[in-house]
Amino acid sequence: MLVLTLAGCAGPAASAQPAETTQVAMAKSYKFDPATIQVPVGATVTWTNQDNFTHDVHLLGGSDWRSKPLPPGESVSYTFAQAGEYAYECTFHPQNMKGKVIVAAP
Ligand SMILES: [Cu+2]
Repeated sequence: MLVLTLAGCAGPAASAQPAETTQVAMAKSYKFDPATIQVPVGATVTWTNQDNFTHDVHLLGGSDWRSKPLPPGESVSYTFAQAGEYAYECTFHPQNMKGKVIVAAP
């Protein structure tokens, strides 16, 4: 599915603006979409694998949480209880698949 949340097709620079959503797709091919999101403290973020390959979510630093490998069609959720910036990547494709969750204080 295409998501038309931004005006026009701004290209890669569009990822600089965090999207206010709790839903992240592992989109075709090998990417998190949107790559950078912003959520309030306590929000549960869900990643859904819409790609044809197995991916996961590995939070870097701090918690070091890592999801199980997600085959195509599966999803996983994580609740962010503390404010901060959480960079993450896919364990299998860290060169291509990076993302960030910005958890905003109330
Ligand atoms: Cu991957």
